[in-house]
Amino acid sequence: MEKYDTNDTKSLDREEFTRVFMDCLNSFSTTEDLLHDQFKKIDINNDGFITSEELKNILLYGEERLTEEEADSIIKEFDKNEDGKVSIKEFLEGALGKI
Ligand SMILES: [Ca+2]
Ligand SMILES: [Ca+2]
Repeated sequence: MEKYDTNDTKSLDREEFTRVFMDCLNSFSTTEDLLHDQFKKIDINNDGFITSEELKNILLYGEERLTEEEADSIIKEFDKNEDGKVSIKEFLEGALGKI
């Protein structure tokens, strides 16, 4: 936790949290094919969309515990068409930095 808390606030602000999440993704994969695999792992019910609920479940296995608000804010980060879910396209664009 401390290594991400760069401004020493003892809690993660939104920017810091996004970095934790991106580090998390980067540690899994950097290529599009591997991101596809990662998407499938997060998409627990296989409907082709990542919801904040699924995100919370998957990240609970890591060191960081996500609150509902944090999961929602990550979804919003990726959710370009604002339907509350992240599609594979939105996920790849967000993760690879494409527009
Ligand atoms: Ca899903
Ligand atoms: Ca969306």
